[in-house]
Amino acid sequence: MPDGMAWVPGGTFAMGSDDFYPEERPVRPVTVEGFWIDERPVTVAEFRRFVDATGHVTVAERPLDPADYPEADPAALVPGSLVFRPSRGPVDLRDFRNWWAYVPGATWQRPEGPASDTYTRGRHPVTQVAYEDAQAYAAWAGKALPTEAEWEFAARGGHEGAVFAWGDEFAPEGRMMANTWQGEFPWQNRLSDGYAGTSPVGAFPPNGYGLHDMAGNVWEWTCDEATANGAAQRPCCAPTEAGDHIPRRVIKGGSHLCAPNYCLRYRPAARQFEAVDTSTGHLGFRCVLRDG
Ligand SMILES: [Ca+2]
Repeated sequence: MPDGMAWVPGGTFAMGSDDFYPEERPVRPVTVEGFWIDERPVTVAEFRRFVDATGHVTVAERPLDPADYPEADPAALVPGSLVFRPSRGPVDLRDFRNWWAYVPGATWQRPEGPASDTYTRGRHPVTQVAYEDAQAYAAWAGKALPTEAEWEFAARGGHEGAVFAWGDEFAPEGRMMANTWQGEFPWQNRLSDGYAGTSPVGAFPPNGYGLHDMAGNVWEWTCDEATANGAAQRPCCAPTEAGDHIPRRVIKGGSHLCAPNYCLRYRPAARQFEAVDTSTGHLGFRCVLRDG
């Protein structure tokens, strides 16, 4: 039995949702084989072991090639990542620049920029990792990134057709089940769940398969390429300056920045499309292990 992983029995399930955002439609039957999946997102401490062992340099730490970003001012092409900055009051929710800033020197060890650190966040999910970084970690661990179908099947925890990973009620008997955003995004975070940013993995109850943080905390990379339909959308939670020539992958699970007034995406069916070279402070990953 792989350490820190749970077995998810395969089966056929109703994937997607007809009740929320267009990119989740239609509900359709999908079959997955059984597989092992990490019980928690990969943490900062785990990612540090990987970097220490391999010398991996993340995408956010590397120089940028102007040829990849023809629209950008070459002087602005310095290594960095996207960092969330709350606004002082209500803003135009159609423009993600009202709360995302590209911060030079923001990395997985310094997720909010050079003045920040992760000394007290070893058990928090690693963030500021691009798709390639997640893939490299998975390969080093002898694992793989989940497909979107595997991820969604696992997130449902056996609750066929339920809105959330634990059932249809957001906070059963008042109990907060995930690290999301309560209040009006992006300025008023009421913190009913106790966390303004990421939370230690496993701080909230597991789902029916024993998996923590399948909703909220951080979005998670999957290995599925975004469909043409998906790539054409203007992503709300997947901010990117990348042009349309940069491929995108599906991300799942929602994050601590998902609020009902803006992004009700802390649900198994929810999905967004992130450019593979983009890293942000609310996107991490977990791995799977398949037989054979
Ligand atoms: Ca929160």
